[in-house]
Amino acid sequence: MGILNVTPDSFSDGGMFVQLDAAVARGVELAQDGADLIDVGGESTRPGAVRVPVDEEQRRVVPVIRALSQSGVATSIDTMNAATARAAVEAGASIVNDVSGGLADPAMAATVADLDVDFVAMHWRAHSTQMDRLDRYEDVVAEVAAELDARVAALVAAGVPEGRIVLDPGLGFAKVTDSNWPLLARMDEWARGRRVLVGASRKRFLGAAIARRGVDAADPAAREHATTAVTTLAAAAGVWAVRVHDARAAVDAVRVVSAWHAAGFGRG
Ligand code: PMM
Repeated sequence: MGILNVTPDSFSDGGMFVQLDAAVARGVELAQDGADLIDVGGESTRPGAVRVPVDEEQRRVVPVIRALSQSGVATSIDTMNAATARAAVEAGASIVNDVSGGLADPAMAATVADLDVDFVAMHWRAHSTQMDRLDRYEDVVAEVAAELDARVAALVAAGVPEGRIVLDPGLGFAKVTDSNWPLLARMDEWARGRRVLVGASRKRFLGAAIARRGVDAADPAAREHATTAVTTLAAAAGVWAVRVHDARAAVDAVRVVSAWHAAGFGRG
């Protein structure tokens, strides 16, 4: 899944793709680099970000999704708003990716059930102005598992078929640094056989892991190799998708994992 933020303020690519033609060109480029799906978002969720009015969000994303669909590029819509999810699917998006897992908008679950599309339910505790202070866990894996299970139950109760739901641990969302790693390392404990999406690309916790003399770990672009390392391990763990800024690096990593497995990994 390639990231396409049509926003002025996202942490890594903010401001680069606000113009329609630049956004569409970037989506096509990500697809040519091997992304199976382009995740189009019109509202930044970086720490501290303020909400975007829903009509402004739709003004940003709908024309991009429509143009990419017309070019044969598959898209998902990254939104917490049910109205935007509906407009995006009507414009051609095939998956709804909601960082709040349906919590932010009470109409989301029923809308997704009605649209009959896959739904990425991410672990989330609060909007971006609040989330860092909610990085409080006794046992992060058990608590994220329970909170994701509650989301699945609510979605299913609203009519979303369980098989339509993809789970995401919400790396960086109410997880500043150390809370992220157990969720990656112990994926089976919260995923329990469901499809998983991992969104680690260039995030702060990777900066913390690679920080050393000579590395500008505060620069999101400097976290690219660490991102590829996560993609490799996530692919080996069998995730359904990774959400990344650099699709080519991710596809290379997935191909290496495939070759490794095809050659008999685990059999010896
Ligand atoms: N992270 C961001 C935005 N959307 N969606 C999912 N499903 N998972 C994530 O981890 C995630 C997301 C963070 O912002 P970015 O678009 O600038 O990477």
